[in-house]
Amino acid sequence: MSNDDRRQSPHDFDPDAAAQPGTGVFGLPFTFEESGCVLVPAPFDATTSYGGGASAGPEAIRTASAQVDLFDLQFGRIYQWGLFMEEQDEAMLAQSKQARALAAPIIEKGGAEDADAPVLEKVNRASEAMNRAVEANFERVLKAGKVPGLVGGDHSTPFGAIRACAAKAGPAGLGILHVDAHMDLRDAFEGFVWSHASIMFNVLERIPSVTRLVQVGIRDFGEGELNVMKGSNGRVVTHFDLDLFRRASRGESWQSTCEQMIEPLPKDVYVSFDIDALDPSLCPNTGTPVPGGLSFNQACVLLEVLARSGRRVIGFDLNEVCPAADGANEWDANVGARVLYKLCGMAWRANGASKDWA
Ligand SMILES: [Mn+2]
Repeated sequence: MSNDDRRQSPHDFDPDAAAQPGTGVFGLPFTFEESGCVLVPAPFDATTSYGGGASAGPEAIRTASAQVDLFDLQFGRIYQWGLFMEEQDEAMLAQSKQARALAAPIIEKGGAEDADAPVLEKVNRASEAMNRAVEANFERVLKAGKVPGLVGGDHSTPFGAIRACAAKAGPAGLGILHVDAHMDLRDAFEGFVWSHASIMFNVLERIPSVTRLVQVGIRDFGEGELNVMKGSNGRVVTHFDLDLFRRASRGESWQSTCEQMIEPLPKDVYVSFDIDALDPSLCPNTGTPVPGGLSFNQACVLLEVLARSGRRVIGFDLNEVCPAADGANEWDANVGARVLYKLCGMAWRANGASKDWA
């Protein structure tokens, strides 16, 4: 019996109708218990170096998700899996704001000096508390037999999520499909151990059961980060945005490029999706936008190739979605909500739902 059949909704709702007031994420009526996928908000962005605002991402995405049509051309009736987004932890948001206020002067002057050690310590402690909270939330969702998805927040937020998923991976360890403009391989950026720019450095250093990191869309990085990749003995495989463009220019199909990129991943996979991987016209308010990038459709096909590859997706995150500071438009959150629905569809199909879909 596939997941498609197993999920009989206790609710009577029309998936083609407009989202009704009082419903949950994507206008769905499901509770935690009724859902196969649970979205965990992480409203935290203490160390964002350029633009801020990712801590407002989860609520903006929740609001924008009401606009997403529920039938999906790629993955079908994703909603049948049951999708539920938890309430955000307001204490985490308050801690983020406090830590951000402490971090801001250091970021403004381009990094910490010796005298800043006590401030760094406070910011690092706030990040560690966030990491623990995210890890505990992921463990709780995984223990309930559900697939967790983290909704950031900046790209520092998934460390605990990845750790919890790595603990569930099989003997070949956990592979990470990391979709991003940045390598995020800096050792303590600007003095902050848990910087958004250091997430994958910390994962490689501290989570040995992450056996492979496949990066896609990379186009802004330091030479030190390049050297971390080069010295990783193949543990890190980086696909630069420019190389992807060149491969397409030479006539290679995106489908076949995606299949080759997915190939080195082990059976168990975590997907970390930084919205700035996409063309910045799709995320104009994100913290560190970079020209170039994947189209929305390229990202969708990449996720579908992963879903069809026979791998198991243990968890995923979407991060760095920032609503416009003045709230003037909801475009970033609109795109974010659509990427989030695709991530849910990918995870559904990669977790036992029938592969014989359209
Ligand atoms: Mn990133």
